[in-house]
Amino acid sequence: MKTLIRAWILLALFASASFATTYYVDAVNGLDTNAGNQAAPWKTLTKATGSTAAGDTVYVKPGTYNAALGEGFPITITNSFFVATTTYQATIEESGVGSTQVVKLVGNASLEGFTVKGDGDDTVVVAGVAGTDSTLTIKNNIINAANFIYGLQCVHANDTVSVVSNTIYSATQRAIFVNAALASGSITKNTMRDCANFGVYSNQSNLTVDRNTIVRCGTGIYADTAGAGYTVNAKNTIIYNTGVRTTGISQNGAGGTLNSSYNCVFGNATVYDGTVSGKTGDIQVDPVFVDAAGNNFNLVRTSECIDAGDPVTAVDPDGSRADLGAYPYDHRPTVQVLTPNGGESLAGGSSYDITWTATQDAGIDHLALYYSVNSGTTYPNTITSSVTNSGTYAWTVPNVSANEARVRAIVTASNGYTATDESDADFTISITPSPAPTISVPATTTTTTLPQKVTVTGTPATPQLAGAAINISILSNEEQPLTMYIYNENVEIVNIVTINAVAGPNTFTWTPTKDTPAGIYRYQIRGKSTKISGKFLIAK
Ligand SMILES: [Ca+2]
Ligand SMILES: [Ca+2]
Ligand SMILES: [Ca+2]
Repeated sequence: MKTLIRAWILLALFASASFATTYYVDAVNGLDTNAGNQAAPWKTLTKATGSTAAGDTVYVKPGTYNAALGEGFPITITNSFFVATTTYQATIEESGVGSTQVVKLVGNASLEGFTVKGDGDDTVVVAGVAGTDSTLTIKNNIINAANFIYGLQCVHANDTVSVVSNTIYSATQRAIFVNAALASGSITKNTMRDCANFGVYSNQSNLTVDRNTIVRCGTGIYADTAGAGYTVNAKNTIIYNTGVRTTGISQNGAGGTLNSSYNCVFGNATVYDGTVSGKTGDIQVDPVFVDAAGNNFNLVRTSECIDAGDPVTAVDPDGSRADLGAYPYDHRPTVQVLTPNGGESLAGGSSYDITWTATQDAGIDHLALYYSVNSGTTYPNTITSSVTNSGTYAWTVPNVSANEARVRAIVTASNGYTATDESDADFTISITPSPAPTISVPATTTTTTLPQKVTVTGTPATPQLAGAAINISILSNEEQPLTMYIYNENVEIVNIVTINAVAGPNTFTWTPTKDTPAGIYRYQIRGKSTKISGKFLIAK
């Protein structure tokens, strides 16, 4: 019993110490009186923030989380991780409640995948809290900072903060304000646009600013590195301030370092201000966005920001050297198999049109097509190793039986990059049985292929006298070997005569001896497909 109790206590301790819980919130279908699990989600983030323990994760369904729903602001996420189940579709909206902030992250916490906005005041998202050294992640959010001074503000020294792939826009002053002596901060792949004074403002922190796109934000990156000697590494970032005043990259304060490398600064009145180190790989050219005015900051194919990043930076998703900015250009083509895409029933030996779409703005060189008979586990069978990008290939379906057939297309773009797609599901191929063979005989050969006949002309005169020659004449209609067998009454062969008959009259001759017994004898002449028999009498 003691052992059992001790085991129970240990289990309870272990559970409370080690097992984080997963909760769900659903503005549309949830209830705050629910248990907060997937089947019975809570309704509000406020309920979740007040119910979670350290290390818990809260998945948030699409919906609008506002005061009308019952939310209290700021939403304060403490030592837990809030993740939107559908990116950007869970909107946290502080409006009409007078809060100076919308979301606050406290302790080891994260905010991922949300749209966050409000009616304005100080800061949309605040990360950190005094007295607690924390690790914080702000990832994949849209932070609408209209009427707020700051989009994101990091407020506590000694925190480690990751700010990744967010879009932050329309702050009246700064998109990201690092207002603390961060132990380590990384601001990576974010888009900051239309913030009046600064994209990134670093106030005495250690910070890496990497692969961001900063557009129309006054000064792109500003670092006060004074005092203890902080280091800001700014690289692979596009700062594009066309039509806006001020500076690309700006340093202030005595001590510390602001390194700039592989940045593209374009359209600013001043490229560098203060003491900016390095500048390796920095360029000042128009990055050539797809549509800067329409906030599409993808790069066109000819942009000089493509493959211009720091060679030591991780490669882009297409495997190429890092691009500058938050939106790497993808050198790879796209391809999609349209037919067969699963569910078709094809007849072996028939012709079937394989169709696809394939694009790359550099052009498509060719495609190769293959098929699988094991649900796509392998594609060992080549349909064609090279076909132009016409969108259609007339395939002579192999005459095989396959219930798990799929087609794969591998497209090669003019730039050498490839992409692959397959049928989404299995199709079938059935064997078409071979038809009964038909043999046609050309009319001109008919006469020569007919069985030949041997015609016996003239029955030997009977009775024959033993010792006299017996002549048996036949008419053959072609050259052929003929054999005549002569049998006695006991069906014993008494003589064999072979001739090479000519076309026309031929004669067999047999001369019985005087000892040949009298009796009835039979002859049989065998030719090609022919037997002819007869009989004669030998008298004494
Ligand atoms: Ca407000
Ligand atoms: Ca690249
Ligand atoms: Ca597919």
